[in-house]
Amino acid sequence: MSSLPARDATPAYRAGHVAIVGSPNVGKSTLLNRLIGCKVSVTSRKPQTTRQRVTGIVTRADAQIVFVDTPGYQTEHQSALNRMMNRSVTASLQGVDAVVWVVEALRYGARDGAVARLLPRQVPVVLAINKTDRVRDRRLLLPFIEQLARHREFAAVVPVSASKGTQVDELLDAMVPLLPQGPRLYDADEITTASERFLAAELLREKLFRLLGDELPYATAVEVEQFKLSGGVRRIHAAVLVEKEGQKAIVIGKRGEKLKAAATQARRDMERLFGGKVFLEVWVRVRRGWSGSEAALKRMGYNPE
Ligand SMILES: Nc1nc2c(ncn2[C@@H]2O[C@H](COP(=O)(O)OP(=O)(O)OP(=O)(O)O)[C@@H](O)[C@H]2O)c(=O)[nH]1
Ligand SMILES: [Mg+2]
Repeated sequence: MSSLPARDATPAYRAGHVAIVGSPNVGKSTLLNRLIGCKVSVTSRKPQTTRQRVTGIVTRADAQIVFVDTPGYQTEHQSALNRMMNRSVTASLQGVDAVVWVVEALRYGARDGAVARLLPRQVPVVLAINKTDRVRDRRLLLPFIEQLARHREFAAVVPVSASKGTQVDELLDAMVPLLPQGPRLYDADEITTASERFLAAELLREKLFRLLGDELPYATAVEVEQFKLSGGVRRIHAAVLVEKEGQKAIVIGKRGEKLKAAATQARRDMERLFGGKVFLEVWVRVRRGWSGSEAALKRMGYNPE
């Protein structure tokens, strides 16, 4: 008797965790959102947008993949916040079943090299070459991939465009065989393990990143002081924290316009994500030196693990 499986046997279900890592601004969070088809991770054109890990869950007929988006790995700026962000990257690489290493097409620098050195030896890594929509001459991609392939062996190399959605299904297909066999880890309709409170703070912080100048976003944080859900309506009070008194007026803007714009945009995103009405109240507080103090960060709920 042959013990070979029947040819039409359905492959076993697979489920596992996959960390998305890379240097700042390569498009990790845009990729996560594209993979799950919904915005759970904040993005901006500025580096260091993501500060804490956030999960995004993809459930397919053959597998469930729990992606973990991480902050961009940094090689300079040693504030407590930056150190905590880097710790979040290294902690997220522990115990995952596979890794997606995101690199920007045709742009490989020292910071990417630092990420390469973090990649665990014993875990399969898929190299995602992002922002391929910007590449005019596709012939340059192959030598670029060959150069990266010298760093280590990859389970797959997938050129993608996270913002356009090109080849992201191919990336998912490449991940599935790397996961262990087993049942789903979360319900099929779950898209993240992050709390609504966390997501609300993040969506507001994203608007500050997008609306404020080049320096100020790095001095701001958001703390949700109240989150109440009743009758399908969420009432959220959020404080924008800045480091110095002088920054307060800039965040608020002329006649309060800047803060109002941020709050309105954030509220719309929250309503879309939570699927219900949101009342959002926002004000600005000074918390001196919050980004330089581990204790302050811990109190604010920053947790690298
Ligand atoms: N042209 C192009 N731009 C992209 C693509 N993916 C992301 N971007 C842009 O790249 C910038 C950074 O995207 P993010 O997703 O915030 O990058 P990140 O790697 O999560 O950044 P950090 O969290 O700061 O490390 C944003 O302006 C995105 O719109 C892409 O495929 N093509
Ligand atoms: Mg990010």
